[in-house]
Amino acid sequence: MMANPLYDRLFGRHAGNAATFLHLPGNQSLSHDAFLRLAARYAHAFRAAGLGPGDRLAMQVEKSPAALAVYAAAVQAGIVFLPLNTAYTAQELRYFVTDSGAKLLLCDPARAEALRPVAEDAGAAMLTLGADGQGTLPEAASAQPESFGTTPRDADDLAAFLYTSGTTGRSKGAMLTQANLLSNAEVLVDYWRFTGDDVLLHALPIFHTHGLFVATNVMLLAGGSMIFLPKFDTDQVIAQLPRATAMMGVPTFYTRLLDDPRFTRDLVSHMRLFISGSAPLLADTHAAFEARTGHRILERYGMTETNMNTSNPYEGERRAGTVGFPLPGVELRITDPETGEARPQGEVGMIEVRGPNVFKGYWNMPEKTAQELRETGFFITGDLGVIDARGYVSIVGRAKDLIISGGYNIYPKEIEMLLDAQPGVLESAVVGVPHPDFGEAVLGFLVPEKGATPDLETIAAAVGAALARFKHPRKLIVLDELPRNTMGKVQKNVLRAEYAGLFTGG
Ligand code: MCA
Ligand code: AMP
Repeated sequence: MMANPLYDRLFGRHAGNAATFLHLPGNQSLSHDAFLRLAARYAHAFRAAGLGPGDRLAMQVEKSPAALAVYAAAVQAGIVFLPLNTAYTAQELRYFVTDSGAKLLLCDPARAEALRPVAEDAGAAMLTLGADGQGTLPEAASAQPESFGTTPRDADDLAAFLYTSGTTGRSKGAMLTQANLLSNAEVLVDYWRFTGDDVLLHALPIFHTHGLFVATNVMLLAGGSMIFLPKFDTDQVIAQLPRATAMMGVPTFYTRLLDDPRFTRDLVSHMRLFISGSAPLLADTHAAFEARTGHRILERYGMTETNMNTSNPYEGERRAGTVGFPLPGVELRITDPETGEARPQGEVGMIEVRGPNVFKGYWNMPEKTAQELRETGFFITGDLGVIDARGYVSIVGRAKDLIISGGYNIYPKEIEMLLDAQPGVLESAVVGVPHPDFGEAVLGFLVPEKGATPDLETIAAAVGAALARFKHPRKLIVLDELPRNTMGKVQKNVLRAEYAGLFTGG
């Protein structure tokens, strides 16, 4: 019987291990053991700050080894980890901290002043942690012991909350259990053949499933190491690739590398594996990558609520434009979006998944949970897909109104609600159009109230104050009216088609 399965399997097993866990810029490195000792001190500091098992810890800090140690500390102390995008504004944070009932907000020292009212109003304590490892958390932890008695947890206990926006414009806290995370990591290590010899180039943010659970949990379980970069920077990635055996990224990583003449076959001839996910990888990118490097990118498909669902095979054919097969233990079916009836192989429909990877539900939202998570355990993904005769799954569309830009999900509804509320605006529509770097880019359409002339600069400023930069419409366009079908529904496909070439020159 293990006391805390997630901690024991991912972290505890490395206690006393002097091997390198993180390779850091400037030829620095951090061993597994040093990492765990830091995490133990943080765990003590969190207890001292009043956090008990099951309490939520919200964190908005720059990526760093210390930030990753906060995750380890939370798992060890049974605290529910709630990482937040560093791009979120104070207004966005207010919702997450309040909705989750977080007991602690850990933020960058530079944002402490702006975020103090958020923490105070929510009744949360506040600590700081900078990218340089400085702040009130390190201060509070400095005198703490380097070992912490791991808090017992059940596999079904919550390990993390990740917020995912919704089609109603309100974000939902996806509750992920220890078993959700551990089962998926186990399957992925095996499916992708990760071992202790692997060195993963890690340039993803650590506040989402991809960089935190897929990349980090897999490497912890496999016992390998990571080249831990603060963010994706083409120069740094090209400089570090010779030391890596594998890389995970969103499609933008791969298109940016292909745009650089230094990214050659020689540079990556030693690499074992390139994995892509979080957004569709164009078949053209897949082909261009193979032509340049000889490697076939392995594409997989997942969600915040489910971790990874499908993957192209390691040894079999990696088919461009598909997301491969359901992972071992994951059931995937295609259903009629209206009736929920299963559809035969070859027909397009709603992708539904069931397995140990599927989350427990949305925090404090039983109705939303019931709408998306069937009593049978199948989760309705909102993605439309089809399974071909060989069993490969392809995602062919989305039943949910969602834009994916550079791997970040953006829900038009959230932006439309804000635009609609601006002076002189009667109504609005937000759509995604093709973008050469981000895959999709956000466009906002405004219809003025009768006789009004909305001031676009003022509106852009209001959007800027409220929403993270990556959600901002790249352009606001004024229209006399929105295209509608005979039922009166806004035809976003018409807007998308009309402006499809805006960023691609098509
Ligand atoms: C930055 N900007 C963006 C984005 N990122 N705008 C739209 N979409 C974005 N994704 C803004 C910046 O604020 C900046 O604004 C301008 O665009 C250009 O910034 P740039 O320096 O080019 O950006 P960057 O810092 O290089 O970031 C681009 C990036 C990054 C490397 C693609 O967004 C990234 O790391 N994305 C990965 C996201 C991810 O991990 N997704 C996984 C979600 P200004 O105009 O002010 O200069 S997990 C998931 O989806 C599921 C579960 C799954 O299957 O994995
Ligand atoms: P998230 O909010 O980060 O959980 O985003 C999950 C969504 O990203 C999925 O529902 C898909 O729409 C999309 N997604 C993830 N991986 C892929 C992929 N390989 N191809 C296409 N879409 C993907």
